Amino acid sequence: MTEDSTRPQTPGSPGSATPPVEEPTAPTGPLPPPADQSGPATVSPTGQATGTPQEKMAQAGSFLTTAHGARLKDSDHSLRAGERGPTLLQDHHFREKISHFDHERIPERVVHARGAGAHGVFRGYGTAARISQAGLFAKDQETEVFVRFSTVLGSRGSADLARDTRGFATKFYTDEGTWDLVGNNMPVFFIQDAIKFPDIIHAGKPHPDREIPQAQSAHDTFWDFVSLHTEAQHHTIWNMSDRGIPRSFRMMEGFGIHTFRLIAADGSTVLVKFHWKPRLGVHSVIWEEALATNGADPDFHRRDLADAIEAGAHPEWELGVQVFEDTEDQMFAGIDLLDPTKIVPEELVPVEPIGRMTLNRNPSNFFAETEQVAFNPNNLIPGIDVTNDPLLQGRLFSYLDTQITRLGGPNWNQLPINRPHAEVNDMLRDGMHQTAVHSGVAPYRPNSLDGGNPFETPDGSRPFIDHPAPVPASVKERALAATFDDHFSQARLFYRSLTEVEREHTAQAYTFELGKCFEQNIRERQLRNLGAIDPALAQAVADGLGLPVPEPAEAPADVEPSPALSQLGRTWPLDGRLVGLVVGPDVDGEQLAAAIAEIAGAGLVPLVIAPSGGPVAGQQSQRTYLTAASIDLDAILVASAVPPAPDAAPGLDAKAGAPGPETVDPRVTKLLGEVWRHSKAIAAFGAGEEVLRAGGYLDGTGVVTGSSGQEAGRNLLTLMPGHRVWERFPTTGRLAAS
Ligand code: HDE
Repeated sequence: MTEDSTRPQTPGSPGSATPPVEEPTAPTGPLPPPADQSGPATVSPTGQATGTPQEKMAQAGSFLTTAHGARLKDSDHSLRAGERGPTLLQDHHFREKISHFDHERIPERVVHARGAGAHGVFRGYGTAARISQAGLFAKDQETEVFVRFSTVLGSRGSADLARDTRGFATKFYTDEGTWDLVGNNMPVFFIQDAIKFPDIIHAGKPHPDREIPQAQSAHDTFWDFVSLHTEAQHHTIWNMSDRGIPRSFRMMEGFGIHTFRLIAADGSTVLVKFHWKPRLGVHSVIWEEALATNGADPDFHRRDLADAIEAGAHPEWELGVQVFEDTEDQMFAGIDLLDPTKIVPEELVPVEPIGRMTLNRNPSNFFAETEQVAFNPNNLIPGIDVTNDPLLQGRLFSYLDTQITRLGGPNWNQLPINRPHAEVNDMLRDGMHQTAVHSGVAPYRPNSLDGGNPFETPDGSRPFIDHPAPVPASVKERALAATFDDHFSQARLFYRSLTEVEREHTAQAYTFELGKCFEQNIRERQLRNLGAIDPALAQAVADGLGLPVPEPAEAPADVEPSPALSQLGRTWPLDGRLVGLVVGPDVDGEQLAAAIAEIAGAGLVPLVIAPSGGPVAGQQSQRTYLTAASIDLDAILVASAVPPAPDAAPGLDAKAGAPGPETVDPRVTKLLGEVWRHSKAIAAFGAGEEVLRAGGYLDGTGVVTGSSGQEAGRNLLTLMPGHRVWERFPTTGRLAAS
């Protein structure tokens, strides 16, 4: 954050200094970058530290120049044959400016096009040393990382709160080479074999005729595919649960999904599944919030990540592994470890923490960093190897291949964000956009002209190891093992692990999505599948759709739930959570300041919601009655009476607010109604209590008061560690835990 004391201390600042009202007329040199931002490390395409200061990487001077560095006197007028004449072809500056602009866009990612990224650091605990020789796991070893979170289906400009799987891709710039852990926020995938990837993605993307709907799975082609291709049922129920609409990237788990093989210094191996555990817990929005957010703030997740880092609430995850013996059959308790549609419940094999990642810097340029970053599951380092998971095997081809189109040639590894921080001597040469200046005459092996360099790395000098895993005697065929055949039992395991409220949300999601399908037969087909997951779930969705429940695809399996899969029942830190303080013109400035201090002191972000913008009782208002919305807040504190402001117009639209007690501004009435419905904590003190009483909320569940601003703030904080006031959600009993 800026040190300029006149600037608002809430995150979101577009630069490091307050701009003057008048246009500056004299060069002062480039402004320093905002304190929370940084670019990629300044290393050469061959991984050598260049020592160039970050700020000298681009646009370092005061005067506008051409792309080849000639200073320019006028960039506002094209060179023309007189004031009223045609533009001249000779205008080198015009042609350069427009032509470069014409080519500013690159193809968006074919999947995961919409994303946001951040820089950070990973610190090893040393606990993985016995199972992997990878240096980054060593105790207190620090490794720079870049993480990109994403949705799968939407285009680059789509809204963040789509119901979808989230990508969670991490690039570890280790000194033994770059390791990419390219995972998702759900531990299973739609398909078992990579060859089906175009099928699921074509089904999930907008219909090819009208190109609708954008960034949604609520349409016929998606449900057509997943209802027929029943191995997708497990992943689909994760999507339909609250996991499909995360509250924040900071509050998502991450999973490597596939089973990987780790290799220890003594050559011994284990199989592992990687898990990222967020320090703030796993939390979601509810569907009504998602719908409203996608309209009001489509950049919600992107903004949340950047704001949190700017405010110093650095997101953190613990990396953990579930460890399995590297047996010949690669099975555990009847679960095929190579089947990416299966989990191993944490209750059976606990997740062992091996390091911690902290995201502490925002990118300084979205395109150069977040857009150009290229992840690749082939990027492995000594001590980490792949398995024969048929989904992973296909990914090893795809990621390398896709970058050639997206980033325009084979040298995408040399883009600053993709450069390794380890020495590169690869003998790959030339190609489009080559930025390394290779010397020597013998980029081949064996050679004598370059002294035989570079040499193959002998054992003992930490070469990458392709573990010589035995390949079972087999025949060439297009087939998967019979252990991949069970498509429903783990979908049921997931469903049975949810609490009643979570089950209700899941049933509502299925009902909404299938309700959006045109074809009745597709709905019925999916209901058959739901019957194989859980009869009560199938009944609830069928009721919502107004259809009878068909015969299930198969009888529901007998499975034990895994309580770790539920988001409820635990408490979590509140860093960076947003609390709205609603104030009226007569608010007591001292009490308000005390409430703010209590909230800010606990690491949350207080947002003053006032009748209009500008200062109020010594505080700067960050929201107004007109602009505040429940989706923007995790809790609310009413700090005074809130009589209708002069611009209040009782009515039924969102701007006017909701009709209610005449003593309360109708927009605040609407706001409180939403906060209540979204089951967020509510507090009040002083005349604020009357506002709650007038709305009928004062004695409600998850509503607290205090005799002072400080006490009301403190009491509010006690309601928040569970994320929501879950007891407030109405349930019908039809989906109660059985
Ligand atoms: Fe991806 N995936 N994927 N994927 N994936 C891509 O690579 C692909 C899969 C994941 O922020 C693409 O660079 C195939 C599983 C993330 O830049 C592409 C298959 C998982 C990202 C590709 C899968 C993922 C991608 C598109 C089936 C979780 C975004 C652009 C075998 C473990 C990375 C790109 C970023 C991106 C192919 C399945 C995660 C086309 C063929 C399973 C997080 O190469």
